[in-house]
Amino acid sequence: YTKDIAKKLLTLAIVNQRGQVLLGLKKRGFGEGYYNGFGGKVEVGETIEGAARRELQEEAGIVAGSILKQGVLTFHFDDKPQPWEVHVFNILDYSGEPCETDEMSPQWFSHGEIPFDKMWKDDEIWYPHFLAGDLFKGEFYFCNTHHLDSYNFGIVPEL
Ligand code: 6OG
Repeated sequence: YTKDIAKKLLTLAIVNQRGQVLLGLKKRGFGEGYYNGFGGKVEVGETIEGAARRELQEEAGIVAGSILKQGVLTFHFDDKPQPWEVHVFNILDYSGEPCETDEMSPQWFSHGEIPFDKMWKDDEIWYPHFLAGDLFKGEFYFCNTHHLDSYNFGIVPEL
């Protein structure tokens, strides 16, 4: 047999407008009970940016306009065989109105009031750079799913 050691590709879209970010309280699945951007797995035959747009529409009910990739985060879990490579997008404009979906309940937060105590532990490390407009890369090592053991993180000139 062959063991699939490829990375799993995912997206994360954060609308960032007028000093506020749009986050969703995740209602089910991985990360349930946490606030996060909108995103999910990249499907076969889809571009990463295409997946980011699709997931934003499915989970928040809005259609992205111009978007900018700002980060690539790789998550290693001691209890999962493959690392997860999450591509982080800044949604610069969108159309429609955010609405609650089966997966997410959307809510706006000003930059100073982002609820890091109800988010994945990596977020407080990279959000300041995301909000500053930096491009960044990181590797995060989790154990028991939710405990952040160690990480490497830095801003980069290009992704
Ligand atoms: P679905 O299972 O809903 O995709 N995600 C993470 N986001 C942050 N901020 N930190 C993490 O640390 C994460 N692990 C996964 C990627 C899962 C969604 O959750 C994001 C996807 O947007 C471990 O299809």
